[in-house]
Amino acid sequence: MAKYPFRELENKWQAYWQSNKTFKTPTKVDTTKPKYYVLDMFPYPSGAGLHVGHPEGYTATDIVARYKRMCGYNVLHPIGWDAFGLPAEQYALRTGTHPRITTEANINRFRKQLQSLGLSYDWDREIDTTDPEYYKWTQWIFLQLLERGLAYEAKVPVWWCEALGTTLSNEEVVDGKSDIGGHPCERRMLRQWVLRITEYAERLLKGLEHTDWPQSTKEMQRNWIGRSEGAEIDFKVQGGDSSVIRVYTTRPDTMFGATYMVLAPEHPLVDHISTKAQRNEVSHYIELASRKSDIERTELQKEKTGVFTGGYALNPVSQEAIPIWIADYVLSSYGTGAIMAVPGEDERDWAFAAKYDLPIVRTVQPPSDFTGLAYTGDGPAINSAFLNGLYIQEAKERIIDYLESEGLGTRKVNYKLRDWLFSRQRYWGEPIPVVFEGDQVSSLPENALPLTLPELEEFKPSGTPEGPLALAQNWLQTINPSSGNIAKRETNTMPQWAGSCWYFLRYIDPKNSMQIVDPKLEKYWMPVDLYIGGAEHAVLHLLYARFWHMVLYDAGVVSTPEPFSKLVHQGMILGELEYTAWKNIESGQWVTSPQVSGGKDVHTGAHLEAVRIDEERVTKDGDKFFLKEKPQIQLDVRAHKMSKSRGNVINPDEIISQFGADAFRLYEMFMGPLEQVKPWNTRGVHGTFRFLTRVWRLITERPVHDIKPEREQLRLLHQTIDRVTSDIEGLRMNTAIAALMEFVNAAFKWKQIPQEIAEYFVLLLSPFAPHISEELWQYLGHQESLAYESWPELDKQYLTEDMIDLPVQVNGKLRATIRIPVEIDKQQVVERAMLETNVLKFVANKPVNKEIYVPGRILNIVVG
Ligand code: ANZ
Repeated sequence: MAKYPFRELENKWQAYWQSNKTFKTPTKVDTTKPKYYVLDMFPYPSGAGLHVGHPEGYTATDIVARYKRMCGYNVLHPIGWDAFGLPAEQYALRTGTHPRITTEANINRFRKQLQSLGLSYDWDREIDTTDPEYYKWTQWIFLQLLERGLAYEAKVPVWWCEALGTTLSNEEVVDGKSDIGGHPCERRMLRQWVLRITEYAERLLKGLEHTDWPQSTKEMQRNWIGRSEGAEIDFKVQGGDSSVIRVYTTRPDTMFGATYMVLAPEHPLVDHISTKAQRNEVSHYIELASRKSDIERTELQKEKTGVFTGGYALNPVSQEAIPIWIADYVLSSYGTGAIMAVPGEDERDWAFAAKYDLPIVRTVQPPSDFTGLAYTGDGPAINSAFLNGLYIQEAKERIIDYLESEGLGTRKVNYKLRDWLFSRQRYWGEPIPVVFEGDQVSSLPENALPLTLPELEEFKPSGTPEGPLALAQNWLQTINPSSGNIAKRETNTMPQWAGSCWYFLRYIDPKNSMQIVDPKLEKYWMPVDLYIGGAEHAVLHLLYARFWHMVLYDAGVVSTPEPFSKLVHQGMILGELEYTAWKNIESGQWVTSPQVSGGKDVHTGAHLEAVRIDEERVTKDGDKFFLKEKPQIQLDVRAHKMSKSRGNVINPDEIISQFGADAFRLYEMFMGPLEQVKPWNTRGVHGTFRFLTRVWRLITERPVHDIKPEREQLRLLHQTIDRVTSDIEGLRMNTAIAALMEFVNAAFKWKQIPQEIAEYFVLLLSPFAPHISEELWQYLGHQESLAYESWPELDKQYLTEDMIDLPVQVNGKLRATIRIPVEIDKQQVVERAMLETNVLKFVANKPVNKEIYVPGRILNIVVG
């Protein structure tokens, strides 16, 4: 039995789990038992199949799921497919294959791959966001949003590409040209659906306080929501009429230094304010600005541009007439779309003022050693009348009180968060369940759901901004079920985010055709106890899902305002380390750690060539790497993201077929802390494979007897139980595996293994390497799967060390007996003995000549 037959046993146990539905969580669970809902971010079933990043998070959650089952919890551990999205549609465009067919094939492949990892999902709860029985409820949620006034129509600029005949997303447009083909694009105003997420801004911010999430993710959400406190202030436009420009500022304390104003080019007053002389220049500038994205416009480093409108406004506190400009660094979508510019304290305003020769007045005194331009720090106010001498916070309070009492402005909280643009001009998405009679929109009644996608023969763009659904004439023309009149369907579909906003609810009750989820089951299972997935979703998915969940909470559909109690991001797995040495091209000599620029040594000017070095030729010293054959040559070491073009992509299927799923799982967990970014190293898989082979031999090659374990054996076992248990609880899978390895190393020295110890060890190993563990469990005489065996219980008495009573003599006479642990050194024994009153009494203050310690037997202190 020496060889570890991973292939046979992994196939055997995967088939066993599947046919016995070992991991099925019954719909009717015993709700008196505690529950644990452990969730993975479900994958987008791409054509490329699983990559090594997926199993990282999936193995971690699987370990937790298996562990919690053994601890007596009802565990919900489901998986599904986030399957709407652009790639399937683009593939359809190229090949004519219907997205449904592509998606189905990809799902089948992903399912097989996940099953080959031995993940303990309840496959009876699998969901697919493109299944009409699923998206019926996505559409139902849209109706709830509509009913609550949280979905509305608005004209929104989108990128339109005439040559491609389609709208494009921001990511698909680079410098005003389509990413594919480089055709010119323009912004067009299009009627679209928008979700009023801004109404939840404050609650989305507050709710973060009650979640156990990574600090960095909370911070990113906070920044995205971008709450700021300030004031709105009205500036009168000079001239005949009474128009005012309202600005939003976070620094009303600086307003004595507002020497000019800037409107966003799209601001409604621009036309009105611009003088005849400036009009041409202004409209030209507006045209230019319309081709840039907001991100381009607000980049801090970008050179500021703008145009004078010819108009002036009155600074309400300094009473100066100040010029009104337009500039694209002011966005129409933020605040009021207009600012008072304060170059003394704002860097962008300073750059702009310097460029266009506008006056700069400091209103905060910078420290004497300040050498910069705009001063954004704190200090006493200057040039600011009644504010002079006040520091920022106080000055702000004072000026806002003043503005409010004079009717010039009001306190105001603003959010960066924008309402969520919810329309896409695509085919492969959820149809939006509304119909139009002319401009009049009505929602479909619940019993008309799901509104399914029409079958399209062709996936060509429609050539109009309405999207491909405009081509499905039979589908498009319909009857409004509420009025019986002829109506038209919506041609926009929902964005890819929609299906993933609520999927965790459907897993709870996936076959319910009457309700989105049974409230009793929802109340039992929610919130999700542990959610693991990539940090790339730190903002959008996790914010949108929280938003929908809060809406459903307000609608009484769910029982908790927050969906995910604890969130963890697995770190990215990079490609293998790449080692590079540098060679002088002319001399052929190695050059050690040169500074290279443009293929040349910066210091000597010599032409250098980078040489990739195989791992076999590398030696390590501390944290530095050297060429084995020439150890004075230090190597550059770097790990890169896995990518096809770099050719460093590791295929999980190949690793599994060579080493087995258990070795692969163990390796992914042993690489390092779950949340850390780490390079792949196939040699590491050899290591975990060797470990499993040793486990196999430990139990199958030596006699396992039903004998009473020795105390030392029990101590090792319980130390291991202690470490593995607390490590799983803390998601420190790597150190848990280290503890299991240490156990095996120690146990290898035993001549025989007590049955009890072998069994406990196999149970401890099972969440990590479930296949081999099941096989060994059977080998140890059990008939059933170990999946629901009780997790080994820690007996603390074995952790405490053995104590003995030690006689202590002074000059050969017994003076005390002390209780000490066996494994204590001489120094500690003496210190301990010297605490005894009776010992001290006889030592008195005499010098100690000698301490004679016979370990475990006696201590004799000789004094002179
Ligand atoms: C005067 C001022 C003086 C400002 C100063 C800042 C510093 P946050 O914190 O991001 O909310 N602002 C307001 N609306 C804008 C818009 N539509 N486009 C571009 N910039 C806009 O930033 C608010 C600050 O950003 C506002 O406060 C305003 O400049 C600018 F020493 O007003 B401030």
